[in-house]
Amino acid sequence: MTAPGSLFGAVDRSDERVAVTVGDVGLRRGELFAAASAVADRVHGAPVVAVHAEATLTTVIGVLGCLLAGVPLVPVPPDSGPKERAHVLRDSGATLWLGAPPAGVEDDGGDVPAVVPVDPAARSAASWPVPPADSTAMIMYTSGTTGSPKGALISHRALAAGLDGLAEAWEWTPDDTLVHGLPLFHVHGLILGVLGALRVGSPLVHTQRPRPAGYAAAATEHGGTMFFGVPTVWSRIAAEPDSARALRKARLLVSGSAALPPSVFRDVLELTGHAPVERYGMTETMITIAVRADGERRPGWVGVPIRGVRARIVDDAGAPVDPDGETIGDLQIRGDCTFDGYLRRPEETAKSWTEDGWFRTGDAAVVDAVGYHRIVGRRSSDLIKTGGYRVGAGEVEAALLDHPAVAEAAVVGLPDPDLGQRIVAFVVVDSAAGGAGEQQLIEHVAGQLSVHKRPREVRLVDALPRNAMGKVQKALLVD
Ligand code: MLC
Ligand code: AMP
Repeated sequence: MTAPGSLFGAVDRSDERVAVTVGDVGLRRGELFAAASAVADRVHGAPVVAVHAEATLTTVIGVLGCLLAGVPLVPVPPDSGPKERAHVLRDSGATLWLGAPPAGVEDDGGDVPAVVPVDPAARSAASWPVPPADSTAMIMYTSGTTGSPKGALISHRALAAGLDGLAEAWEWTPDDTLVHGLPLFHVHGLILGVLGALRVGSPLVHTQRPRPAGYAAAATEHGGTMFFGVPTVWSRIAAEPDSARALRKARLLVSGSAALPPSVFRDVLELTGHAPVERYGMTETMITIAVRADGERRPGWVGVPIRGVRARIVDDAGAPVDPDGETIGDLQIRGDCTFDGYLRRPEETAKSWTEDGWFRTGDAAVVDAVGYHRIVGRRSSDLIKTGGYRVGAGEVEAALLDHPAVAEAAVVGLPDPDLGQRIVAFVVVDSAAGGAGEQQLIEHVAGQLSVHKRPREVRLVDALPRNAMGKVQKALLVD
C-alpha cells in the first residue's frame, strides 16, 4: 500500500460500511473520522495526551484524534493502579486526559491532568497538516527487568512501515473483517488490531474481551475473516469446540505476543480447519517476523522478516550463527518499524542497539535454511510473559516491597498451562511489622499496578536463596 498523506489517507472516507464496532456500538468511517477530528480540535497543540485505554469506541476515537492532530498519545491501561498510573503520567508529561477519569481516582489521591471527554456523537470537518513522518505518534509503556516501565517512542513512520509490511504478508485487504477483543493499550490490540484495520480499510469488530464465545459470535454475525489472539486466547478457544468450529469460515487465524504451544496449534487446526499463522514482535519493534498468508505453517515457528525488516541471529562474539534451525543466538532486528528510543532514558536507549545499528531484542532464536525463525526464549528470566502481557519482575518486587510487612521479595515466572507463565512471588514477611497473608499481598499488588501484573501465587518463605555476593538465585526458585 502507498502512504499518501496521513496514516489513514489511502482509504476513502465515504465507505458506507461500519468501520469500527466495539461491543454493540459502531461508526462508519466518515463518522469515525469526523468524531476523531472533534477530538483533534480539542487536543491540538498539547505536548502529550494520555488516553484512558478501556475497550470502548471512545478510546478508538481518542487515539485517532491524537494521531490526526499530530499529538503524541500515551495509552493508559484502565486498571493501572495509582502507582503505575502516576509513573506513566509523570514520565510522559501528559497534560490532558482523554476519556472518562480513571475509576477510584478521587479515593486514591492520584493526580490526573485536565480531563477531556470524548463524545462519539461529536463531528468536526477540520483537517490538520499531516504530522512529519519522524514525529512521535505514541509513547507505549513497557516493562524492563528492573524499575518502572519505560516509554517507547513510536513514530508515524514506524506505524506506517510496520502495518504495511504485515498487510502485505497477510494479503490483508478492505475485503477482510478483523475480529479481536485484545486490550487497547499494547501493540497487538491497539496498533495492529485497530490502526492496522483503519490503515488497510478493513472493518474491525472488537469484542471488548477476548472470550471464545465473543469470537464465535463475531464470526457468525459479522462474517469475520481475520482473528487475532494471544496464545492464551487460542488455547481457551480450543477448549470450547463449538466456539472454535464457528471460525471455520475465517481466512486467517493469527497468534502472537508469546509462544503458541504446538498442542494448541494442532487443536485449533483440527477444530477450525485453519493452521494458525504465528508472528513475532515487541513493543519496541512492532511485528517484525511473521508467517505469510501463503507461507508454510509450522508449529513453533514464526516465519520470515516482513517487508522492510532485516533480522540476524548472532553468537556471543557477534558473528551470525549457522542457519541450521538448531544453533541458538541473540535475535537482532533493523527496519523502519523500530522505535526511536525510550523517553528520557538515553543510557538504556543506547544499550538497546549494537554499534552497527541493530536493535537487540533480548530474545534467543534459531533460523533455518529457508529463513524461518523460531523463538527459543528470553535471555533474561526477569521479563515474564503472562497471558501475552510482558511484566518485569523488578516492578512487581518493588510493589511488594512497598508493603510495610514485606522484608524481601523475589518474583519469577513459572510455567502455566493457561497463561504460558504465571507470576509467582517468594516473600519474606516481617511479623514484627504486622505480617501479611498471601491473598493480602496479591491484592496489594493488584491495587498498585495493572491487575494482570499481580502474582497469581505468593509463597511465604523464611529466607530467599542467595549466592556469596548476596544476589538472589532465581534459578533455584524456579526449580
Ligand atoms: C482478578 N481480577 C481482579 C483481581 N483478580 N481485579 C482486581 N483485583 C484482583 N485481585 C479481575 C480482572 O480485572 C478481570 O476482570 C478478571 O478478574 C480476569 O482477570 P485476569 O484473571 O487477569 O484475566 P485472565 O482471564 O487471566 O486474562 C487472560 C487474557 C489476558 C488472555 C484475557 O491475559 C489478556 O487480555 N491478554 C492479552 C495481552 C496482550 O494483548 N498482549 C499484547 C502485548 S503487545 P474483567 O472484568 O476485566 O474480566 C506484544 C507485541 C506482540 O506483545 O508481539 O504482540
Ligand atoms: P511486548 O513488548 O509486550 O510486546 O513483548 C515482546 C516479547 O514477547 C518478545 O520479546 C518475545 O519475548 C515475546 N513474543 C512476542 N511474540 C512472540 C511469539 N510469536 N513467540 C514467542 N515469543 C513472542
